[in-house]
Amino acid sequence: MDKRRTWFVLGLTIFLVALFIAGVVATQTQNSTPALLPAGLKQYAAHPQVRNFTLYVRDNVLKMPDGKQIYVFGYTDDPHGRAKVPAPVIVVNEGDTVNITLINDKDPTISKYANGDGHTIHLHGLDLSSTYDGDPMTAPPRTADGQIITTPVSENSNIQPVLGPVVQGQRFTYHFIANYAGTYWYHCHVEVEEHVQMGMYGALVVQPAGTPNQAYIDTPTFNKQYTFVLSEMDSAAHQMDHANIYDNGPVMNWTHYKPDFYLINGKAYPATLTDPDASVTATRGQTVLLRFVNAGSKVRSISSPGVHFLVVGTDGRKLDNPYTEDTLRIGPAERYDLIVQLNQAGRFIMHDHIDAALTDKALTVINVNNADGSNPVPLPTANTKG
Ligand SMILES: [Cu+2]
Repeated sequence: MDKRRTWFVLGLTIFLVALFIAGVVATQTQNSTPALLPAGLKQYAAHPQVRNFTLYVRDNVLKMPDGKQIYVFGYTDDPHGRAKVPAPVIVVNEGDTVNITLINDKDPTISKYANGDGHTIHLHGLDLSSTYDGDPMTAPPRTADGQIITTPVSENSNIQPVLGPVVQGQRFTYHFIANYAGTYWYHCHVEVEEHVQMGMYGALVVQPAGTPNQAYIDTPTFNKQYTFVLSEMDSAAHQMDHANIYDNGPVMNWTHYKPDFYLINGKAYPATLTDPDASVTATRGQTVLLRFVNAGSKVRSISSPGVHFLVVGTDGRKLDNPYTEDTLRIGPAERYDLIVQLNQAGRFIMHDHIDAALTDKALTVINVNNADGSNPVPLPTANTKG
């Protein structure tokens, strides 16, 4: 090798080594500096956590404003308490790892006449694998000898899902990562029309990471939020279902379902008017987020004269183009996230326009008070017609 060639090879080597070092330094610098966000996008702090919830199945008797008592069964987070209808709102943050354990230790569908149906939790809108979707046709998984698998199973495990609900004496943990902010709901998927009608439903809210006063990143901030679970009840059907389980009465045909009570968070009119969880109370100038969940079987058409809704999201997703409406049409299982800007003091009755009797009776009220707490309109009196 001549001298010139030696120098050339040496020079090239030094150049390549320098290039490599420069590359490493550049990569490290890039890693230690936060990436620039495109203009208009906010950076937010995400601190994902592991969130554990436990639900039990119990029964209860709901007392309606007219004195009627309705037998229900549903979920509760209190092992010593009775069923909550709707079930507790499960609130998590975007990015959280969520475990919801269903413990079936006192199945209310068991009696001397009935062996019990068992129960599940279907997490509607969370797009889980069939292992966790709560449909007894596919979940939860069991071993070959029929034992329920109580811990999360990896996608590539050899466990073959076997049909069946979580029966008396069993427990099962539903597991997911809350990937999208939004409003969801959960319900039992065993004898689904009966069990949901009897009270096995609740809301699940995923708040955007780091911005709990917004429904979604980049939607308006709010001062207060309400989660309104809408449902209906057919009191005669509930009585028949109770008699079927406990007195060996005939089976209720739920296709003949005819509701006589329309509920917000388990309350019927006129109790909704004064219930702080079933009516809205805000101060003039405030912005309120209303998360509506239709856990019932009827399409609803809801308006509140004097109020327009800005629809910012539906079914667990932010809308690309929020729109304004004064009447919310919400089908069974749907969810809508509405921003309302309350700029005039007063009391705004909320109606359902589908059922004539209901339109007369109203659903609930939006109270908008002055800054000093006064309201120019007296509290609405219950209309007992209809
Ligand atoms: Cu059930």
